[in-house]
Amino acid sequence: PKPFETTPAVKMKSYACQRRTPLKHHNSFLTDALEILAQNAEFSENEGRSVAFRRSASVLKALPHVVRSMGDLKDLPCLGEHSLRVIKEILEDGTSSEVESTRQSEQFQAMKALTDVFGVGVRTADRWFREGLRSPLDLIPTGQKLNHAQQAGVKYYNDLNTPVTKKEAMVISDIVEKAVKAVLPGAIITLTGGFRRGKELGHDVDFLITHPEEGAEERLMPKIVNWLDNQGLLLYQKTTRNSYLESKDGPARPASNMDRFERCFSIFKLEQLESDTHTETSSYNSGRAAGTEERHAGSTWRAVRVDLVVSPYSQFAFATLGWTGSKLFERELRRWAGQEKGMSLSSHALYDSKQQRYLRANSEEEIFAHLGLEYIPPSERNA
Ligand code: DCP
Ligand code: MG
Repeated sequence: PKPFETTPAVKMKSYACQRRTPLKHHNSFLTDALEILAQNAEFSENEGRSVAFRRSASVLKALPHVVRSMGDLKDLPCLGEHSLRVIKEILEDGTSSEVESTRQSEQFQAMKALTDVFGVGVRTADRWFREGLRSPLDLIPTGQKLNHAQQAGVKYYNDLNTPVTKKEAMVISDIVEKAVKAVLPGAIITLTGGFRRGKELGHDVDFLITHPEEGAEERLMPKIVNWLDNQGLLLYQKTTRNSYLESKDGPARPASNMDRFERCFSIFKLEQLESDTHTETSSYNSGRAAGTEERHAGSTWRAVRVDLVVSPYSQFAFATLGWTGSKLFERELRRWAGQEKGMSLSSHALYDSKQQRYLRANSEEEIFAHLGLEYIPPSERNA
């Protein structure tokens, strides 16, 4: 370090999986803006641009201090010309004109409202936008053909866009635990996704399920779903089978980041916690962009998105790592593996191209070690 430097220079590694990113950081005023531009790029299916903005934002999340001047950004990786321009504008004027005009644009707002419907992706939302639709409420009079997921998405729009609390996630954990133990004693259930990273709120609750006896987990999902359904706990579910064993192109296909585990996208009917029904019912009627099903004051349940994934025991460490996120952290892990190590990482396995073999792992720690990375705990993977 130079002798007269005032702010200690932060040595920042360039891959998000090489650094610690806590949940709470110091630069939301910049990262929120950059993430608006990232989301807007996703809406126009410009993935490269979107990832560039997300990487910039992520670097600022890992900084141990507030950014006050452009000088604070000296020597930081991943900050492209466009991101720097936006940051400079915010530091000088308090806001960025590009971010504000994006935020306010009819297209951005409509794409956001439409993709917020469960089951609706960017392609569908874009088509609807070009047909003149602006919100989920427009779907009904125009008589759009909706698949089952989208029908549920419209029906429970309000609930599904009301963040899930940690308390609710814990109640759902207990239910899932009970269901799984009832149909397969000895099974192991892990809470993954944002809640494992320490988030207080989430858009859904994610679970990974396995059993120490390899093979015992096969075709487990329909049994779990049956149990839940018989208890009247499911408003919607779609189960997809494990396609990993059946695939011709072999495991750990590098180009794909979708895994092939047996998986259930579901919507739970969650009984409201007694203490929450009074305080929270008012928000259901307080005029957020309404779903089609207006909730009545005093309603005793609400809809919550839950994702269940079943993994064979031998792949459990990879599945845990792959399902803990954040999405950018996952993407960076795979990029690190491929570009720096000549390896291919998926939620199923790690393949070493040089040795031409799969590397086994029984824990996340072992996977980081195989990748030559310092272990980063879940709470520091909020890239
Ligand atoms: N995941 C992924 N790529 C996908 C889907 C999921 O890497 N295409 C992984 C990373 C995510 C985790 O699965 O962190 C769970 O996905 P979610 O969409 O539920 O994301 P989070 O749980 O992180 O956030 P949220 O609070 O919005 O649910
Ligand atoms: Mg989640």
